[in-house]
Amino acid sequence: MQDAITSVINTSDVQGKYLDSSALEKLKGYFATGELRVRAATSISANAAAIVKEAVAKSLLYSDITRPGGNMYTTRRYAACIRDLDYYLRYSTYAMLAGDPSILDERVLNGLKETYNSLGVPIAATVQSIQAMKEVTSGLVGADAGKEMGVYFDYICSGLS
Ligand SMILES: CCC1=C(C)/C(=C/C2=NC(=C\c3[nH]c(/C=C4\NC(=O)[C@H](C)[C@H]4CC)c(C)c3CCC(=O)O)/C(CCC(=O)O)=C2C)NC1=O
Repeated sequence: MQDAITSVINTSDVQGKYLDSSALEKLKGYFATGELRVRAATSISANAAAIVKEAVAKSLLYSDITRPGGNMYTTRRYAACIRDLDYYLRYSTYAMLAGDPSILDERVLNGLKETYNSLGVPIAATVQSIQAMKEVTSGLVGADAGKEMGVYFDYICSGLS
């Protein structure tokens, strides 16, 4: 896993140079938003279950997906879906804190699309529910932190598509 700091330092190290002005600007931006990131992570973790629940209500409940024959039908599959959404929320929060998406590649997206396809988990509906989670999260943490979280929710969606 990388974060905004190691990513900038690694790039400079490969070139055998001190940080140039664009690298320093990146770091400044990251440090300037540090408190925003920590505050957002605190409020997301205190409200994680409610965020997932509201996102499900907005995007999946009472659709064909929760009826007999749908992929969320039966409590076992319903619970697996809720659990997956909680993974996406938690790992997006880690990535937002780190200011870097690499943890999503390593721990979440690796093999996920293949797993979903082999189990018949619908990807379009999953993407919709992640987008709903993005809206709900933004409503909770505010536009600036919401935009930052949105980067990582979108990253998961493109990794699945
Ligand atoms: C931390 C990284 C990580 C991820 C991301 C992860 C995902 C993941 N989701 C799975 C299943 C599943 N995922 C879903 C999800 C859904 N079905 C829908 O219709 C909805 C659209 C959607 C929820 C948004 C469902 C229903 C299953 C169970 C499918 C089945 O067994 O038939 C499985 C198969 C094994 C299992 O059932 O536990 C994995 C590996 N596991 C991990 O360790």
